Amino acid sequence: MLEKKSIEYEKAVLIGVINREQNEEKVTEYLDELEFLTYTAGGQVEKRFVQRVDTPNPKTYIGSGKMQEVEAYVKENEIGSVIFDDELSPVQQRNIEKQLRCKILDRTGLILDIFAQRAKTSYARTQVELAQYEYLLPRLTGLWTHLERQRGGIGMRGPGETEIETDRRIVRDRIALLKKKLTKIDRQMETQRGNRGSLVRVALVGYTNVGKSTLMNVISKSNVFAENKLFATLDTTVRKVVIGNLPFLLSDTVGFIRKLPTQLVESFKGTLDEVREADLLLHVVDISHPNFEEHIDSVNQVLSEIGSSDKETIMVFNKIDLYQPEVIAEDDLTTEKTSRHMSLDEWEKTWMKRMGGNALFISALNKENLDEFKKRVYRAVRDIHVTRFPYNNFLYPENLDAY
Ligand SMILES: Nc1nc2c(ncn2[C@@H]2O[C@H](COP(=O)(O)OP(=O)(O)OP(=O)(O)O)[C@@H](O)[C@H]2O)c(=O)[nH]1
Ligand SMILES: [Mg+2]
Repeated sequence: MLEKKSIEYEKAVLIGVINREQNEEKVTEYLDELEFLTYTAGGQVEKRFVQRVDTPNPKTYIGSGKMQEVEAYVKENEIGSVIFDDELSPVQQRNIEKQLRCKILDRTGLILDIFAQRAKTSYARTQVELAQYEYLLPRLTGLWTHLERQRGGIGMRGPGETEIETDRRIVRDRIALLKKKLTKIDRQMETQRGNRGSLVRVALVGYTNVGKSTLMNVISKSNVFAENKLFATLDTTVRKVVIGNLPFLLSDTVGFIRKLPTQLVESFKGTLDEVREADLLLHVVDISHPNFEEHIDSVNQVLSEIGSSDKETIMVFNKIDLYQPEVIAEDDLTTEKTSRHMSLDEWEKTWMKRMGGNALFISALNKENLDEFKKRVYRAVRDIHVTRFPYNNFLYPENLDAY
């Protein structure tokens, strides 16, 4: 049912708020990301509205004065959608829709839309559809209240309620069906994974668009779709990789993002099994992104949600070719040195120390430091292999330093 709404090259407006948790600078960064998400979904951002709001207005999220400003702009410029950086309650979404008379999306809705657009395999489609229905279910209630008010309530309650109850039942049935379908696919995948034998399993994880698929492609000579948009990958690809004389399995999977909708984490459980069952994680980071440290936190957050936070991990800082620290002029005595001013060397020292040597700095695109990358991964895989299979019959310990 839930085909992606066509919002090709549609004009959009973004709305963000400044509050105790996020200052103006943070909001600008978050809206940059929201703009990238909008672009990925096929929208063109015409304007951003930002308001200082300590507690969101329960009716319209932002204040009524700001709403009027947005309304005027939307009318004048034929805006197709207004996108909020936070999750709106069903009531807020409905009220805003009523006033602005255009499509209202929140961050979750937008991400779900992109996932729907990008899901190619039946497995991914089923997972996305489940997440969409989970998102829709509480919003159906809102629809009913809206009808009730519009029609005046009296006399309409009976049929109206039946209608909404029917809708909800259909959605609930659909959710149950999708869950059943997923359980079945998951079981098949589990069997497939079981058949892979005793190879060590390594998983690439990281924020979206950091270069996981690009790295997978250069390491395994495979051809996973990579592009400069968000969520290029939704499925998991597993390749057998051999470094030196040591074969292992490398998987590339869906990227994470700040505030990844819980419905998606929930329904992508199967896809994320590859991560959950991995022996070693390669946490890829785009060091050229001004927010990369926060990205690391978001990824760790999702990893802990799926119970994978204490796995052995190598931090792989990618895109060093693009990294440029901010410079403080010599005669500038007021600007304080922050992490934005740190050189690659300084980052390397910091992370090597923090990770006990398990940090790498590479460029997957320019193939810089890939030898070091291979060596480091080789050593980690070898150590796991030797611990697990001390009497391995096809790899002899004395040959394990061959690489
Ligand atoms: N400059 C530069 N660009 C890179 C590097 N590695 C990847 N990219 C680019 O970054 C973009 C995203 O790369 P992907 O490999 O699709 O990233 P991903 O992490 O798989 O992204 P999702 O699947 O969307 O989560 C592409 O345009 C790549 O060409 C790098 O080392 N340097
Ligand atoms: Mg990818």
